[in-house]
Amino acid sequence: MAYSVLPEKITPLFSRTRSYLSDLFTPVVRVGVTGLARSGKTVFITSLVQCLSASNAVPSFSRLRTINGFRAYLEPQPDDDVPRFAFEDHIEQLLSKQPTWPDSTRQISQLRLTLEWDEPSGVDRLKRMDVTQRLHVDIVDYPGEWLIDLAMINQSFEKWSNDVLNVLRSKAMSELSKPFLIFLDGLDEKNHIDENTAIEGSKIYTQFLVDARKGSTAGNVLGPGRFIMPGDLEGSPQLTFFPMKGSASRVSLLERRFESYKSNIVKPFFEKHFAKLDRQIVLVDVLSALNGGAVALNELEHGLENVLRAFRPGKNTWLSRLLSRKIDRILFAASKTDHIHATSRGRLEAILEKCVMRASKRVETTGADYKCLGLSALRATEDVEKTIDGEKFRCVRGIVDAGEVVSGRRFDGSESAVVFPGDLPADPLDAFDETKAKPDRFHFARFRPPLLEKGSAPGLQGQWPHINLDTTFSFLLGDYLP
Ligand SMILES: Nc1nc2c(ncn2[C@@H]2O[C@H](COP(=O)(O)OP(=O)(O)OP(=O)(O)O)[C@@H](O)[C@H]2O)c(=O)[nH]1
Ligand SMILES: [Mg+2]
Repeated sequence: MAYSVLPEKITPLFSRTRSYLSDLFTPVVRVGVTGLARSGKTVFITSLVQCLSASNAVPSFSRLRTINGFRAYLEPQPDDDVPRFAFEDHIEQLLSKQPTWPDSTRQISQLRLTLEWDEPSGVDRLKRMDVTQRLHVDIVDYPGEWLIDLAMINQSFEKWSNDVLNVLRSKAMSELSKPFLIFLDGLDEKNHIDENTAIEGSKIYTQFLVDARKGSTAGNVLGPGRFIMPGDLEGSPQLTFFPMKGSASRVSLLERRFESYKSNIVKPFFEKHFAKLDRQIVLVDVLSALNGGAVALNELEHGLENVLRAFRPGKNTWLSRLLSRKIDRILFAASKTDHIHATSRGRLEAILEKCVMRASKRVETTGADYKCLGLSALRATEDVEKTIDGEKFRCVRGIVDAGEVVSGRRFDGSESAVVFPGDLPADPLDAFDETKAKPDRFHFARFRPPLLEKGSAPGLQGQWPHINLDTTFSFLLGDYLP
């Protein structure tokens, strides 16, 4: 495609030669981007890379405007065996005349963005010579579902089965887990689990995991993560086991698969990818959880507990021994905050902050090197106030996505509408209170992405509309810059 991310000043040949010479000395920072499915990972990475690399006279973020000669461009990633983040495809979709959100991605992927700026050199300062400083930023996008599996590492098949079956038999899950529990009860006690039964059972169990995630955020805590988000393991026999109690010989096939899942899938992911991260952003769809009421929000909190456990393993655990360096900054971002009015955005941040704080207390993490904020990587709405019968409503206006129903009307994706999503509670604790926070109190509509012209300078303020993308960038990478 025609779109170029190389700064105009640098010819490709010059850029390549210089890369070979200086790459050995260029620092690398690896930023992990995670979150559950549809939490906004792809839109975030695409927006960030676009705002940094679009060739512009004025850098998009205020943090960059004081940096002499700042520029950013994509370079080949260092790991040939990891799929590349399809930046060009995603940006093409967003910059088209009929912009659409990027397609769902189900895999780990990576992108190398190189930042460059001019700095007076110590030796040649008197001669006013500038030297080029460089920083490689390797962005790694991976499904948050995979973090769930960390808990399995130290568990036996028996312990894992007991824990999972206890959740499945709980009142909250009884309806959803019925088909799987009926399947388990129907198994002949005299027979060992064979291949066909393992396949059938894992299908029913996977369906349960998928259903549980649709109805609530329970999928945050139940795994295996690859059953929900298989990546390149779709259909693999390694994903054919399920939780079951029984004599060692009866469940031996399931136990063998469980152990091979741990050693062939879970451990390599943590060793190869997770352990190498320096910084991390966790995108959290807090709005969807709020819409599920207090129960869903409490489940979200448990999910975040799992995430924190991965980032802050206790001393002497398998993971702590593996991590030679520690992720020193974690950003928890409530994504898609353009779905609500500015008055509620601060409240959303406060609710996320409560979730993370309570979860981190239980995990007993040390240090306060995390931050919570509301983020909209690509803002699709504007804030408006409407007064009806003397009452003021804080609303948002945008082009409602095709198929969305607002106030009983189905939209076809061509019309703009003013939507009142509801006001978030002023006291964040009210959102966790089952007597106050009932499900379906809010009306968050999906909006189409805004029309962004190709060839314009989208990095310029206002042209790539966002909320807090610059703050996110500064928190994650600001200390590497002058
Ligand atoms: N209004 C608005 N919607 C957003 C924003 N970011 C994401 N979305 C919506 O959320 C959906 C999911 O965003 P993605 O970036 O694809 O999420 P993801 O985490 O990469 O999803 P998977 O690839 O399926 O795991 C998009 O299709 C949009 O509908 C945003 O900043 N504003
Ligand atoms: Mg994605």
